[in-house]
Amino acid sequence: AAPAKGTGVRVDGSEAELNINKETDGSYTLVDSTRDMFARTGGQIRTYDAQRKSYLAVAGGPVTEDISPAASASDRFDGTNTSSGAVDAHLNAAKVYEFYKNEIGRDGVDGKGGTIYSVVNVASNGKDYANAFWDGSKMVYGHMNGVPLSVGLDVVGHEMTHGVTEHSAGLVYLNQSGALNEAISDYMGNAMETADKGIPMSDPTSGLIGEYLCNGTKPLDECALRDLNDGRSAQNDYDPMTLDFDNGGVHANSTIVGGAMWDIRKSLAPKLADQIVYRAAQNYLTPLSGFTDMRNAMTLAAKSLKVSGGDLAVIRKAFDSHGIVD
Ligand code: ASN
Ligand code: ZN
Repeated sequence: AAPAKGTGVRVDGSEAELNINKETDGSYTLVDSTRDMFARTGGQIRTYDAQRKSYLAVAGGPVTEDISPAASASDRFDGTNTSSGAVDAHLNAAKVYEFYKNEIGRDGVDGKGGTIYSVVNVASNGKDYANAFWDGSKMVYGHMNGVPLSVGLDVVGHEMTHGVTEHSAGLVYLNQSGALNEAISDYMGNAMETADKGIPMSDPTSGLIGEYLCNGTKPLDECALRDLNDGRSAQNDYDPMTLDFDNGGVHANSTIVGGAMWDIRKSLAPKLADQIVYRAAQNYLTPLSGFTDMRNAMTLAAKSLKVSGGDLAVIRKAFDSHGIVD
């Protein structure tokens, strides 16, 4: 196979240049080899179409041989490659890769430029599987009301960040460490989306997660899965929310700490806030860290970046106002 350029049509109808491979039989595949800067083995962005296989059959371990990279007879990817979510997944995985590389200084999910895998178009008993997840090796996407989850850069950034977290802090996906894992994914995914779309942090919709999945059929705030600006705090919302489902409420409680992190991004220079969050997760968290540990980790990360006293006060105030105290 040889690297080539093609055109992709997203679900919203917009078109973009695609990095693809030309295979020896003359067909094209959604394999982006341009990120392999240092010619290491691997180092590609590869997007597969599960063709409605069960998400359970696809989950866990490397991509299986019965699933192929999304393919096209010509270098234009439209039609089923659009409706499957493959084009959006391929373009958004590249955007997440670029954000981590340029804004954060990290080379891919594993930090070593390893290949990034996405599998789109999974189903559940033949019906839409309305979710997306990181399975330990790859991102997996279904459809929500007919719309592929991969259309949301915040969703793609969220899932890929689960991979980054697994390769660093290793936050256990249960209770507070799980909610913190979720918060870091929400924060990074939303940071990427606001940067990409030029949404100002002062915009009240800036904290919405998954708000574009309804494809305009619902107002953004009704479509969203979560809101980092929901104002929840530990005193008011955490104690009654120790749930016996959702791994102890990892999605229910994530905005308590994610909201504090998002407030910090609204007050500091966004790029500095992103680097503080990233550095906190890389250097100052352990697998069972909780919300207070994140407060301390962000303070330590900020000090290591030699931020001003005013910026440290912003961090203190944000965690205080979400009920996460020393
Ligand atoms: N979309 C969800 C997430 O990534 C799937 C899950 O529950 N793990 O958080
Ligand atoms: Zn998640």
